[in-house]
Amino acid sequence: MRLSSIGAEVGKLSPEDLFDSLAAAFSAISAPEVEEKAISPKDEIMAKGRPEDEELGRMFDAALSGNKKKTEDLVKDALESGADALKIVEGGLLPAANTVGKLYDDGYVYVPEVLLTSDAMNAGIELCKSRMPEVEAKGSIIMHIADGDIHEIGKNIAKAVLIAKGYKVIDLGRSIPPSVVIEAVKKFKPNVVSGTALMSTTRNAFKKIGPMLEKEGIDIPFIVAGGSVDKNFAEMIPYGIYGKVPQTGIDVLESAIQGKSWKEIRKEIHSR
Ligand code: B12
Repeated sequence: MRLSSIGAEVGKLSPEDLFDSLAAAFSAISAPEVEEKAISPKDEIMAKGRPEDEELGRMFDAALSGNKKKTEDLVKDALESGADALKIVEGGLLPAANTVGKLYDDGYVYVPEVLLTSDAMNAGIELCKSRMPEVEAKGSIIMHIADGDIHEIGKNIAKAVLIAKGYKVIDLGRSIPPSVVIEAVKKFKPNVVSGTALMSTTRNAFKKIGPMLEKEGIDIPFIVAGGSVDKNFAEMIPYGIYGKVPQTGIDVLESAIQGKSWKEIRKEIHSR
């Protein structure tokens, strides 16, 4: 019963019925039709990716919104107050790149936003690199982007993390033919070689590199990475190990330097 209609009925109702009618009418009023403000799926992705640490969180926000100047200022301030360069890369900048990738996948942002974030992030990484102490390299890796592919954002993140961890990185660049990779491996004799491919077409170059390494008798782990590959794909390739995240690169390098065979390393990494 609506509250306005109760007045006319008052005389006709028993005290109990009157009480029930008033209670029902008031509860209808006190249950307002104001929905709780729901968090949008886009905000949820951003909140999930945001680091808990407030300083890193501000870097994440600046990089994610593509604000290069603000990202640089925040990174500079943090470095000047003694923050660890690797912590900034891994904890503040890398989450921004991963989050913009997820936003893109779900259709909340487009390629220009991804590029702006990547640009802001790279500017921050450059500042961090200059603060990373020159130490004797623990080992080396040759990195490249698959033939025909120019997607390099993820490779650059992995490179920054590996350099920060004290490894020498020989970066061959983008769209590198398999023969150039093999020549470089013969020349520089790294502990590990890696390839990154973001397209289902370009990853096929790795199917050539594996057998070419085998033919040359070069027995080193070959990390295959990027959105178009996975564990199963890596297992089709001689020496292939799936490099899901930059940390995998560190783990593979450490194990290779300890003298573990590529097969042992693959087993360890792929069973995680
Ligand atoms: C940015 C982007 C671009 C930029 C690239 C800019 C640049 N300088 O890199 C531009 C605009 C140039 C571009 C162009 C194209 N793109 Co594009 N692009 C993307 C996008 C949006 C993001 C890719 C990215 O940077 N991801 C974020 C990084 C951080 O992830 P990542 O590379 O995987 O790296 C991580 C891991 O893999 C790992 N990792 C990487 N390397 C290494 C190495 C080691 C050693 C280790 C341990 C780990 C590791 O660590 C990283 C950090 O976590 C994707 C969509 C998507 N969501 O992936 C499409 C996407 C990859 N593009 C796509 C396509 C089709 C194209 C174009 C063909 C479009 C066109 N018609 O022209 C061209 C291709 C040009 C070419 N020949 O390569 C498709 C590929 C589809 C497919 N499966 O084949 C995608 C998936 C979009 C889609 N859904 O259709 N693109």
